[in-house]
Amino acid sequence: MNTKHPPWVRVLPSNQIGHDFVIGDLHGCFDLPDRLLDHVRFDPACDRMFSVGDLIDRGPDSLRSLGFLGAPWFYAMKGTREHMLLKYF
Ligand SMILES: [Mn+2]
Repeated sequence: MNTKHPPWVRVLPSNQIGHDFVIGDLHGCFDLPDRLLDHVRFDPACDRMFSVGDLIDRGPDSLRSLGFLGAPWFYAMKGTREHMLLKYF
């Protein structure tokens, strides 16, 4: 197995104490993950959420959705929408 990674790849240890969740294409729908986290009884002390892109754009609440980026349990990959935003700036 190749253990060398490019600098933009972050390797995390496996989560031995909680659950890992993967979510994609939120597109600014902040309320959706909020309800989902309640449903799965997400525990921010030991669980992690991985966003696989397109956290923003289209939905009504992109700015609030970006707030997830500050949460220590939230890990985001750049999708096409984030690429477009960064390219704009
Ligand atoms: Mn999308």
